[in-house]
Amino acid sequence: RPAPHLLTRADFPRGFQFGVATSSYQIEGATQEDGRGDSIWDTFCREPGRISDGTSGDVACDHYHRWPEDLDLIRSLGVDAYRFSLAWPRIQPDGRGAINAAGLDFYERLVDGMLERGLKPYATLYHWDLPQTLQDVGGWDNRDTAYRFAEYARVVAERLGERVGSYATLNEPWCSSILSYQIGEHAPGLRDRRAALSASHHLLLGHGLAMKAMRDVVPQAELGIVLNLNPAYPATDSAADRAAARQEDGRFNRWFVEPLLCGEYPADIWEGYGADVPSVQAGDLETIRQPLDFMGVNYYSRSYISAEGSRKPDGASYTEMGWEVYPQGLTDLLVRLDTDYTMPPVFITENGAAYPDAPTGENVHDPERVNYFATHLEAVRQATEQGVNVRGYFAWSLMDNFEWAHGYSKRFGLVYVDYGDQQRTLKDSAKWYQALASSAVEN
Ligand code: PNW
Repeated sequence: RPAPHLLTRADFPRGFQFGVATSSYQIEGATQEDGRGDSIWDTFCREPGRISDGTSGDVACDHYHRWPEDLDLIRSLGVDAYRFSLAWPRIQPDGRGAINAAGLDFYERLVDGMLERGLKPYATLYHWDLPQTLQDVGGWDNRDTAYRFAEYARVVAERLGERVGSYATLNEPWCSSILSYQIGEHAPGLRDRRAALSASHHLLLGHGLAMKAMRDVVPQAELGIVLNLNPAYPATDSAADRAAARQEDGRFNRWFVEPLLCGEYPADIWEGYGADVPSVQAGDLETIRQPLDFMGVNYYSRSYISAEGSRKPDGASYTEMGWEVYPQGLTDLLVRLDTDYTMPPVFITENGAAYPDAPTGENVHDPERVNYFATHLEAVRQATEQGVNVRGYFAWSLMDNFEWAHGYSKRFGLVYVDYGDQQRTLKDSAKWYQALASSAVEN
């Protein structure tokens, strides 16, 4: 095998899609424009101490105004596809009822702009910007939010239709439940395990209801969900470490994968949660287990677990997020999903790394990020070689953006953003990805 940085399209299955990804709150800015309502992230950013650099998504990459140039930029990378998300509070400022036409108009222009440039739109309906009015009545802890989400999904599908060939309902329900309601690091910033598990169930229910609502509206579109999955490795072979890793895997991965694919919560984890388990009504699990046209997998790192908790393996390298660089984990994860479950086709919907970048003249040299992308794409290639049906790969992210609780202090972009003048500069990693995406399909 050639070195990973020499990969070409010929190393991947025919029709494999290369793309870049973003999300609405992280790039759009214009939070007060054209009738958009507040989202929980607007509120969260106003609370002192929530965002490490005290910033918000109010301006971000100003993509709401600069979208035509940004689509040109994506086109110039030679990629096939663009994964973006829609801000629910632009479309339904109150999260229910009245539709804000200007919000739908924006996404329609954006989708048409992609099609004009030969880019395939991959839409995500919910990348964490819940309308604040729904949080005021409990957010995802309130079962009604699942029904409101399905209504919003239908509204979007009716307007954008099959111009969008791929719709994902939710991005990373682990983050919007556990990280947001239990760990308290993301909006709404609660520390309540019962509420977090209730939120996780209502997110999954909302996913299932949305799938049902959209099926008839866009029968030809591919419908699925995006999960963040982290394979858990025991630090030693001891029974105690292996049990701890199994537990971590259950809470992080199986809690979401198994209701979706098997129609049940994992029994070992359910029992461990005791009185905090969500209230599941008759029919919920059938609704959650809708046939998926694809599963999106976001992969950044693995966890390394001992009975005493999370550990740092010796000799490992880390990104600026403190996440271990472990490409083998992506191959292992994909093979394991394929072995343990009846899987729909998979897309890697996010993969990427934050490093402290700085421009040198006209350039941004980011050899560590080039290495990260190359080794992880090689890991995907190995999974496809082992028979896993991976259909595409989206680099996170198109450009530096608002990295949630870290504000603008962490840069994940292929493209460097100067937040002073909003200038975009291709990093070396963007040029590397461009060369891969522009390579010949045949050897
Ligand atoms: C994902 N964790 O977030 C999101 O989908 C992106 O919006 C985000 O920018 C990207 O990964 C990089 O962080 C995550 O704590 C945030 O395990 C936190 C975790 C995982 C994913």
